[in-house]
Amino acid sequence: MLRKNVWRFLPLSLIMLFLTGCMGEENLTALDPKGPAAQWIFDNMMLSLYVMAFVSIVVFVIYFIILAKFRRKEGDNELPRQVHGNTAMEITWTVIPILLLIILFVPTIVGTFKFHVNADPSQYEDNLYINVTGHQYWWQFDYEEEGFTAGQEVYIPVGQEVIFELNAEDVIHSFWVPALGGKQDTVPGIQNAMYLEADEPGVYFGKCAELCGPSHALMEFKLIALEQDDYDAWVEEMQSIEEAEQPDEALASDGYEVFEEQSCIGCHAIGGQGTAAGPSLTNFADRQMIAGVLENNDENLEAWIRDPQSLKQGNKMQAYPDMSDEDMEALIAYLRTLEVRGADQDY
Ligand code: HEC
Ligand SMILES: [Cu+2]
Repeated sequence: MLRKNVWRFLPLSLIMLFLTGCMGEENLTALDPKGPAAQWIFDNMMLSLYVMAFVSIVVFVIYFIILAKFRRKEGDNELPRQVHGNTAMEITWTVIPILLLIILFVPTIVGTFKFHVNADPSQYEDNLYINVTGHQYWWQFDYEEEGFTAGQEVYIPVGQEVIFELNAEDVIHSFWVPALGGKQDTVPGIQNAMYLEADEPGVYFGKCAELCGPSHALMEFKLIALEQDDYDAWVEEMQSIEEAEQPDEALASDGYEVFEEQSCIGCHAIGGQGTAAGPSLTNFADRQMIAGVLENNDENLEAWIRDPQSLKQGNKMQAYPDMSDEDMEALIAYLRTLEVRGADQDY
């Protein structure tokens, strides 16, 4: 009876095992660290795995030896010698776990202090200091010192300790770039901070790791690490855009007018103009994703503008279901002009 029930769980456990591989995006993983903080987490994880393996092996070996050696022999009907307490053994199995805990404790504490930072720009004048704000369901990145804001994609130079000050606009979120470091909560009214460093250029996936509403699972972002020169060029481009400008090209120029008429700017900043009720669109055309989760192509963009709720439930973007096709086409053409990296971007 029992055995039958146990087998019933086998398919379920296999499904679970396979599903754990379905995390999707290739570097949304903490098992392939690409920066010192993530490396420390990974090393600690491996250390505890080795400690656990050591304990399991020792316990199982002793268990099977005892099972074989002391099992009841044929014709032996005596009650074995009854032992109550053995000081030497008691000490042994108290001291060994204490030693093992010390082995785990020391690197954990050392790393915790090493990677702790305070939310205080004046302490980190030599570091890039980025203000992160979690919103239901998107991320705002303020480069205060540099004087601009970015939405959804945060750019950093490689090989530098970048401080992220973590804030929240509405509810608690959690900022997490698994390939680069641990998670930390963004809490309304409290400033947390962490630092991340990327060893190599690349696009790193980030995710909100704290249940924050119906679209929590879609609250994704990218961290883009560039070589220092490329990063400096990017900063310069971002700084050069002060406000929304009407493009020369006819269609995009009409689109600019639609953008103004529909008060998109009321929620979306371009350069220093507009508010942060929605992600800044200064470099929207450079984005890989729309709203963090949809591939950035015209079809998805139209679908997003017409009916954002069906794509990301509970988000705060206004819907424009009745916009004419002409206006939509022009608007998209305008949004496509919002780029700073140009066609030669290589991420
Ligand atoms: C009421 C405020 C509001 C208005 C008005 C508004 N939006 Fe949005 N928009 C948002 C919010 C909030 C988001 C982020 C949604 C999310 O991801 O949770 C967003 C997201 C977007 C995105 C995706 C941005 C990204 O970084 O991926 C685009 C593009 C966009 N809006 C375009 C527009 C356009 C074009 C208009 C005008 C026709 C417009 N929005 C009007 C609030 C608004
Ligand atoms: Cu969130």
